[in-house]
Amino acid sequence: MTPGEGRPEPASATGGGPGSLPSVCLIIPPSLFLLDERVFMALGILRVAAVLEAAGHRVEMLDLSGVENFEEIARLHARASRAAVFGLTSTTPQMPAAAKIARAIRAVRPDARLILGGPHVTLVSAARKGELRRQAPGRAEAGLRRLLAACDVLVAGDGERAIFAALAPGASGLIDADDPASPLFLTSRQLDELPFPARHLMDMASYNYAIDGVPAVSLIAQLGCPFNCGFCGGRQSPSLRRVRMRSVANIVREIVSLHRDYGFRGFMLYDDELNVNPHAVELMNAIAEAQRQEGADFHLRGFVKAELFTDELAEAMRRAGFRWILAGFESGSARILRNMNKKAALEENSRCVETARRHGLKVKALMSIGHPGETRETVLETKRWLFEVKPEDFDVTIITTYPGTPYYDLAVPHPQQPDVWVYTCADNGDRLYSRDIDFLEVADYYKGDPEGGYRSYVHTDGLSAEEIVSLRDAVERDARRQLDIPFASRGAAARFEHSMGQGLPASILRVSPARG
Ligand code: B12
Repeated sequence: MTPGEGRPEPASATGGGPGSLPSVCLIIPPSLFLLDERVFMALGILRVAAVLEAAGHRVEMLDLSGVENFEEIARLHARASRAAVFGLTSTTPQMPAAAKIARAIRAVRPDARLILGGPHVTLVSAARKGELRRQAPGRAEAGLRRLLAACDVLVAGDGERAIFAALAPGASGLIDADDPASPLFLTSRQLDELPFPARHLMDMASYNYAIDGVPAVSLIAQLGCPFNCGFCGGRQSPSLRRVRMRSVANIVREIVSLHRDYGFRGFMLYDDELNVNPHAVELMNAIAEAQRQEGADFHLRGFVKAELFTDELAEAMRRAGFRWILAGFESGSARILRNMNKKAALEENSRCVETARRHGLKVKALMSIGHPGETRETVLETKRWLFEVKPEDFDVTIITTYPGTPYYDLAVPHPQQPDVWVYTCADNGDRLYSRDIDFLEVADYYKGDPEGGYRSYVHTDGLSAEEIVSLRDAVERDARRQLDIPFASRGAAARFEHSMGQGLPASILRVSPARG
C-alpha cells in the first residue's frame, strides 16, 4: 500500500515509538441531512491536519461524509488504528453522528484521547459565556457539560494552535481559543504564516462541485462577520465575528497552488461576506492578474453582503472570473428584515441583484423563513420578492435556533410551556418561539431536502411549526416553477463493507505520507 492510502499500521497505546510524537486520527462525521455530502470539504479540520503534519505528527484522516455505516467504520478503524488521539470536528447538525462516533471509539479504545473541536463546541462555549456574564447558567452550561462527558478535551475557536494544547500530557476539559486575549486566538498575520489546508489527506476526486460546468474547490480567504443577524451563529464568538484577513498575496498563492497541483479552475470563496474586506477590489485585481500569468480562465463564486455591494466591486469581481454571487437576502418583508437585524433594506437587496446583473453576475438568493413575527403574509412577500427580482437560483430554509445565535442566546423560557423558549424583538415585541432540542441526540430538526424533507422547531404567533413547513414547501415549489429552476437531486449515501485485514478505501481514509 502506498503512503497516503487506506491501511493504518497496528494499534499501539502510545501511538508511536518511545519519544515519538503521537499519531492523530482526525475525523469528519457524516452530514446525512445534506443533499450531497461530498460537495464542500471541511476546511477547518484540514487546517488542523496541516499544522500537525508540519509539526511532525502522523495524521490519519477519516472522512465519514456520505458513509451510511459510519459508526461501524469508526469502530473498526479505531480498533486497527495506531493513533493515540482521535480528533473530531462537528457543526451542530453533525453532533448526533459525532456523539455516536465518540461512543464507538471509546468502546474499543478506552486508552485513546478524544478531542472535539469545530463550530458546535465554539458556539456552545460562546453561549455559555453569555450565560455566565448574565449570571444565569442554563441550557448552554448544560450542553457543554454533556459534551465534556462525551469527549476528553473540547476546543472552542481556532484549532491551529489549540490542538497542541489539547495534545499536551494531562490536557482535559475546555480549551478556549475563542478569546482574543488568548495566545491560541490567531491574528491575521498568523493566518498568513500557517500552512494551507491538508487537502492531500482528502480524496479530492470524490468531491463534486462545479461552477458553470468547471470543476471547482472551496477555500476561505478571510474569517469573520461583524454583523449581528439574529439567526447567525457566533455573534458573541470572536473567532466567528472578528474580521481576520489573510494577505492578498497569500490568498492568491493558495488559488494558484490549487490550480497547479490539482488542475482546478473553479473556486468557491466561502468567506462569510467577501465585501466586508476593505481590500476586496485589490484581491479581485490580483486574482485577475494570476490568471493572466497562469494562462488560465478561472470561474469563481462567493458571498456578498447586499447593501455593501457596489458597481466597482461587481465590475472587479466579473473581471476576476466571478460568474455567481450568493447573498443572504433572507426575506422579502421589510418588517422581517428589521426583526432579524439584517441591516439591509428591501430596496438594497433588490439593488444588489440589479448591480450583479449589470455586470454579468448570476445571483443565488438565500432566503429563510421562521423569523420573529413571521406570518403567512410575510412569507408571501418573500415569494413575491423572488418573483420580482428573478434570481438565477435560490434556496429557502427554515430557521433553526442554534446555540450561539442571538435567537437562542437571548431567548427566555416560555412562562407556560415547558421546553419552549421565546425571543422577543425589543422594538416591536414580535416573537419567535423555539422548542428546546438535545443537540447530541436529535438529528431530524434540520433536513436539506427541498422536496418536503424539512421539519420546523420554531413557530411564531402567526404560524405554527407545521404551517411554516408547508408554506416553505409552497414557496420553493412555486418559485422554482415560476423562475424555471429545477430541484437539485439527492446523492446516495454509500455503505462500505470493511473486514479485518482489508484497508479502507482512499475515499474514506488517508494517512500522512511517510517521512523520508
Ligand atoms: C463553508 C461552510 C459550509 C459549507 C461546508 C461545510 C463544511 N463541511 O465545512 C456547507 C455549504 C456544506 C455548509 C452547510 C451548513 N452550514 Co455552514 N458554514 C460554512 C462557513 C461559511 C465556513 C466554514 C469554514 O470553513 N470555516 C473556516 C474554518 C477555518 O473554521 P472551522 O471550520 O470552524 O474550523 C476551525 C475551528 O472550528 C477548529 N476546529 C474545527 N474542527 C476541529 C477539530 C479539532 C479536533 C480541533 C482541535 C479543532 C477544530 O479549528 C479550525 C481551524 O481554526 C461557516 C462560517 C464560518 N465562517 O466558519 C458556516 C457554518 C459552519 N455553517 C453553519 C450552518 C448553520 C450550516 C448549515 C446548517 C446551513 C444550512 N441551514 O444549510 C449547513 C450544515 C452543514 C453541516 N455539515 O453540518 C453555521 C454552524 C452553526 C452550528 N451551530 O454549527 C456556521 C458557523 C455559520 C454561522 N455563522 O451560523 N456550511
